Amino acid sequence: MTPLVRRLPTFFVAISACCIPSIGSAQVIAPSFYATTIQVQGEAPGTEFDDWTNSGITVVDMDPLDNPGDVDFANVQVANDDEFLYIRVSTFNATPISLANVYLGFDTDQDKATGFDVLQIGEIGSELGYQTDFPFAQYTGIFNLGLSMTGGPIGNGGALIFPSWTEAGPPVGIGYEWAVPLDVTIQFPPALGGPKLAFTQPSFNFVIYTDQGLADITQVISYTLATPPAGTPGDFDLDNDVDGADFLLWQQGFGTTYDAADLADWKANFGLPAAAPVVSAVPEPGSALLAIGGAAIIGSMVRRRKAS
Ligand SMILES: [Ca+2]
Ligand SMILES: [Ca+2]
Ligand SMILES: [Ca+2]
Ligand SMILES: [Ca+2]
Repeated sequence: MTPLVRRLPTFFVAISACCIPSIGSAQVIAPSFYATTIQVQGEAPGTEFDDWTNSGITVVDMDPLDNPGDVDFANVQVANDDEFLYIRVSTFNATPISLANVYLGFDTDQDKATGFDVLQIGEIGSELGYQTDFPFAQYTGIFNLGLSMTGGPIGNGGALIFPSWTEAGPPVGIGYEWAVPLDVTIQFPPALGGPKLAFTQPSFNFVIYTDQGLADITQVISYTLATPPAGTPGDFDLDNDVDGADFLLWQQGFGTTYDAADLADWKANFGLPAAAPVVSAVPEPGSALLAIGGAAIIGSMVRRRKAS
């Protein structure tokens, strides 16, 4: 499904300084986790967050029940692969609620003194912000620089999100998941040095917050991008075997995460670590194009195998 990235009014309403509750301990460090099983969008209704539940990814922030009646963040998980940073936040809300005013703020240089001072708490200087899936560049004293951006699957630096914007309106639910593209490029004008990647270093900080000021903001979460662990070629889900589950990942990610060479790896190692690989049963595609046709054949073989 094609996500709808809407141009939202991103002028940020000044936050009243009336109430300055603590955001708890200022910073948590999320363990680096190279995820191969997180999917954002396109899953069967009701199963969209099962990938997180089953992932083994640590909950890094357990935000308190502190914003009843509106978006109230609970648990945060974070992981990445080569293309995306994946973030999930659950809420305490038991019934779906508008998530239109949920924001990410990325302190990409881990320097509070640079970037936008999110919610004026002096804890995060954000260079890259998102409102739902909509990206914008930030700067000291400026919530939205208004610069165009490129990168990501939509080409404008936009993130994939679930729940998504639909024809009916803004995202509604009891939690969010993001796939934030790691190749977001901010189109700075030549006078400011020209286009520049938003994520320029493997470590950065971020917060998740709403437009309700300090009523609900996560701790500052520090994350370092994980690199893929060395494993058996073809073991795409990194569970130490090369089987039908790996093929399904290849099939889902063909053209983006995976290519024909990955299928060749899968074929070469299919059955590992079992003693009797059945590679001989797999047809030999002669080209990348044939590989696509072959994939369907192999897929049906895998399904038969799994069913038997
Ligand atoms: Ca998901
Ligand atoms: Ca909360
Ligand atoms: Ca900064
Ligand atoms: Ca595997």
